Amino acid sequence: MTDGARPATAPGPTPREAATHCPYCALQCGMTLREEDGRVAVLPRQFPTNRGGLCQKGWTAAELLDHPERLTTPLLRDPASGELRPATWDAALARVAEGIRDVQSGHGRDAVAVFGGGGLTNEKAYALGKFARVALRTRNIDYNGRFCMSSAAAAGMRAFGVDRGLPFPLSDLGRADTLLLVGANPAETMPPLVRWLTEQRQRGGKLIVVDPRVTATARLADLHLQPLPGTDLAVASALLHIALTEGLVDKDYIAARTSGFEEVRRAVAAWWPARAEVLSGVPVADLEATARALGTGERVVILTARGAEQHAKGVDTVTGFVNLALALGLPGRPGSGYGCLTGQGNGQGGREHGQKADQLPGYRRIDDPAARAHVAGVWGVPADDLPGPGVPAYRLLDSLGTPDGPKAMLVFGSNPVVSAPRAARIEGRLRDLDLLVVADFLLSETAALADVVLPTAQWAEEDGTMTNLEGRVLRRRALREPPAGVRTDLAILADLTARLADGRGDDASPPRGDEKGSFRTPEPQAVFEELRRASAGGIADYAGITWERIDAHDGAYWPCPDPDGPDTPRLFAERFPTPDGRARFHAVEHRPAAEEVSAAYPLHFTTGRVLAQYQSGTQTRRVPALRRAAPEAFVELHPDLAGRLGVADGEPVRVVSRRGEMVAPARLSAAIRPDTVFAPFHWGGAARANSVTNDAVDPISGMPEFKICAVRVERVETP
Ligand SMILES: Nc1nc2c(c(=O)[nH]1)N[C@H]1C(S)=C(S)[C@@H](COP(=O)(O)OP(=O)(O)OC[C@H]3O[C@@H](n4cnc5c(=O)[nH]c(N)nc54)[C@H](O)[C@@H]3O)O[C@H]1N2
Ligand SMILES: Nc1nc2c(c(=O)[nH]1)N[C@H]1C(S)=C(S)[C@@H](COP(=O)(O)OP(=O)(O)OC[C@H]3O[C@@H](n4cnc5c(=O)[nH]c(N)nc54)[C@H](O)[C@@H]3O)O[C@H]1N2
Ligand code: SF4
Ligand SMILES: [Mo]
Repeated sequence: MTDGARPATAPGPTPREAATHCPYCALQCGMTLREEDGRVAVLPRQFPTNRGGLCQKGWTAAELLDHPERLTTPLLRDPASGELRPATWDAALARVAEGIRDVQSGHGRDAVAVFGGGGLTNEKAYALGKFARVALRTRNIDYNGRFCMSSAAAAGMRAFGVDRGLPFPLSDLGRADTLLLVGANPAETMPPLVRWLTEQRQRGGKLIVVDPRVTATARLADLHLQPLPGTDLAVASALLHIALTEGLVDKDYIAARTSGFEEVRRAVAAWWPARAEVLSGVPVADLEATARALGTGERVVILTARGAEQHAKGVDTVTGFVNLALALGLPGRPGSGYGCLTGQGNGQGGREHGQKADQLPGYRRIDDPAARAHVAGVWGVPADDLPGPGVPAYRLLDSLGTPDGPKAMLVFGSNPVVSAPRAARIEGRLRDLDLLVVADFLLSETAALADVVLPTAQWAEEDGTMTNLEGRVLRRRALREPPAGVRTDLAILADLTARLADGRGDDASPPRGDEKGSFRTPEPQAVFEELRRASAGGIADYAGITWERIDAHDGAYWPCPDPDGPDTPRLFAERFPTPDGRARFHAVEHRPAAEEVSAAYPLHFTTGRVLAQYQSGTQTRRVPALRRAAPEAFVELHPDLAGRLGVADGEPVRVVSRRGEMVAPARLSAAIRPDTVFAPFHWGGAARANSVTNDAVDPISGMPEFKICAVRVERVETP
């Protein structure tokens, strides 16, 4: 292929169609793309999760394919002017390879870091992990899922021995007698999922929502518990306390299928409901009604999402709800269970195949000798050559450019300048790097800081697989070729690997065994075949999943070890994948937020999402219809609080924490507690919510405390 020269679209007649899935969230709604006369339309498609439904983001997703701001040429920072300038692929990749070599020869292999994303396909996530461990031989790789799924993942692993967001198909929600949603707002974050909630209520089921705000989801609920942010663990402990005193727990299940209950029983004994009411503000009567609905239903589901998880005690909070689910005998009972709502498009698969600091493909541990031997065998390298575990995302980002930290970083699929906690500090760290490389299809705030920007393909331009929130592996199908000048992430990684090997003059990379491997053949299906072998025998076993099988059956659920054997829509029916087959209780204790309110910072600040914007906003802020629907950030505050501050609706306010401040218009709403303010995190610049957030992290998962810190709110004097 000549440098960057590619036809804008594949030859062949239009109209043409591709049956694929939305590029955004973990619901991975089915959609059909149809191209005619150069225009791509999104049509709804029947798929078991969305049943033909799409949200506004899905409907408009194709508008970015031919967007005027689309990157179609590599950019290199010009040392003289300091500006990013168009460059050839050869010049850009040579600069990256040379920069990596300089940094590694001066500071060692770990001085180059890699940062990935939960939006990458399984093939890319796998290739990125392999690139870090084999081509760069650095231990420093982690990804944005650390900010997303890590607390639920860690809690699931320690309780069940496996981390699959939903251990049952989404359709189980529609049949639940009682459904408890903790810190989840799917009416805005996964709108087509609301169909299952509607069906559930039409069948007479009870929906209970736990959220400090009266969200669109809370409005659907039969019962809304409105706790102070950061007090969910107290709520969970009180619910279990009530279940115990009212004889609602399943003693036979506890005896037969679990271990460690006694300590949990002792721990929740002190959590009488009145104590939880004082802390959380949730009335005792509501706690009792919730415990009874959970304890008496036949089909009962408890789900957590980021509201409960993005805390410095996120793992323990999730564990509190897992303990409750286990005590009620839910996991493995037909139609019942605990699950978490995974967020990013491939938030599930992206956490299984090796872009996590401590992980090898198949959800293997990088410090497990047997796992290292297996994966090294697939990669054709000596197991001793594989680096050890790295550090979690925030610690990694916070070490960049420091004397002991990495001096170079490659980013694939994340925009931490907007989305990392305490973002001004992280922005500074990124600026301190000798070399920042960002692969993206738009100039994100992070790409704008880079030394080298590599324009990459979009979802409709390449094949691959994604694993949705149910653990169901799906096919992303290409509609057309990438535009001229654009390469795929897989091709970029393969090219860089070859350049690094040439420069080293050895044959360690690509490894000897890789003649047909992902470095030499950056074709998604070939990479998937390698991933199948690398994951074989692991917790997330994809060995039996083929693209043909996915095509024939609306996807396949892992674990699926055998091409001729079944996949696994439901986990835990007979045993848990722990050494003794039992699920494990863990006694956990409520603790205060990392930062408590004070006279100078008297309000609680929490953050989240709005329907029409996605994540750091790189994509959705560029779609006109979405920009009209949600044009700017805002600060949601209660009218009583606004009255005390003398702030009118729409007036700009400043939210100030010990770390920084944001400015955005006030949005007055009785839907929020008067002691709490909320802002969405989708915007950068002065309205960046993450200038304010706390970078305290969970000691087990490394999850930052995005959902609570102490602030004051001030009027901004306008001339
Ligand atoms: N429109 C849209 N949809 C998305 C995304 C997006 O950016 N935009 N992102 C996707 C991704 S990656 C993710 S992770 C998911 C996230 O999906 P959700 O978890 O549903 O989204 P959030 O808005 O972050 O948080 C949910 C709720 O938690 C509440 N909350 C805040 N603090 C607390 C607390 O201490 N306790 C409790 N119980 N609740 C609290 C907030 O008020 C909010 O309504 O959404 C996915 N879908
Ligand atoms: N205050 C606060 N902060 C938060 C959260 C919160 O609730 N509150 N939520 C956290 C959560 S749950 C998440 S998941 C993170 C997400 O935050 P980010 O990690 O910043 O996620 P995105 O905005 O999706 O960034 C993805 C970037 O990669 C690009 N991209 C998309 N697909 C690809 C691809 O296939 N290849 C390449 N090379 N690039 C691609 C996009 O254009 C975009 O610039 O934010 C976290 N930050
Ligand atoms: S709910 Fe998620 S997957 Fe479905 S259309 Fe919206 S953003 Fe896309
Ligand atoms: Mo997320």
